[in-house]
Amino acid sequence: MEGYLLTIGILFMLYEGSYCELYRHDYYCDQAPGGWLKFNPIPHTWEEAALRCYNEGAILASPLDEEFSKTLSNIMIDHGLLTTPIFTGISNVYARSEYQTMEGVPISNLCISWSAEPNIKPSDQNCIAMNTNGTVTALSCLDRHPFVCYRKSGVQLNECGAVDNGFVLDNRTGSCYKAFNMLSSWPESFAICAREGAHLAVINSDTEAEVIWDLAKKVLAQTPVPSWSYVNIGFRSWSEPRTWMTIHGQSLKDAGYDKWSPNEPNHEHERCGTLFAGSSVKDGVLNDGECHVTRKFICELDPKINAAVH
Ligand SMILES: [Ca+2]
Ligand SMILES: [Ca+2]
Repeated sequence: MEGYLLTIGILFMLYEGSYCELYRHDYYCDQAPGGWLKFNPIPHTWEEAALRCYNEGAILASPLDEEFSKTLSNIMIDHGLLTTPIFTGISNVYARSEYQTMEGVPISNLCISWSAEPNIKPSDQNCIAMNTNGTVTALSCLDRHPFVCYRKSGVQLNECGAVDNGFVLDNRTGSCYKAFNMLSSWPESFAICAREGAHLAVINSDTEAEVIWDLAKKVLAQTPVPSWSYVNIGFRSWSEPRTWMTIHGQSLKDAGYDKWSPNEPNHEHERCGTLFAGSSVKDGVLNDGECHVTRKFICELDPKINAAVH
């Protein structure tokens, strides 16, 4: 009998382990849907929510079956969400006549109950939200609602604890970095790094300045335009006169790197932090830049923080 129970126990652990592998520290593993979930309380439009889940290596969760629906309801109750619906992954955003989950399951294959008569307007873009009691309702995709991101089993994390292999560990600093070739304003760069479970790169030493400078040079060389000869990094200024602070609340000196370019910071309206990396005379040192100007940027991720087991 004991041997039987032991076998069952081992099989259970193996089963559990098959989907509860390492994943982002802000997700938790749930047996019912067999994967990883994260509740996002801040209301987003459907598109923003879908994009956020995508950036986190997940998809917008849908009530795929009764168990999953109960799991989503319980998440809402646990977070005090009793009257506000959450967006699900069900929508017709790709073609007006086709409602399906993010996984591609047609709405007709789902066991869902409508909170009232389905109020779908055939010509409109509709996104399906779920109420706490498990019923669903059609809403404008431009409304803003909380949502749940879902990552199915089979997660393979790289050495950075990231799903995205764009993040690469640098042994000189022990941090992971990803240089983005796209152009974004400083606030958008900050947001993209955050969605990836990372942060805009913070320079904590001369060595790290060299590491980030190298990455910046490479990514800037992919589209060599002179006005893009700097990248957004994780510091900015507040108040008058300007007080420079990293995104982790430290002065540049305390953080470990405060080498400005000789004539920088130079303009009051330039409040966001950048690193020169494309011009021969100013390379590898700091500059203040306008926050709305779009630049390439570098995210940093601490592998010890990201890959936590729950
Ligand atoms: Ca750093
Ligand atoms: Ca400047």
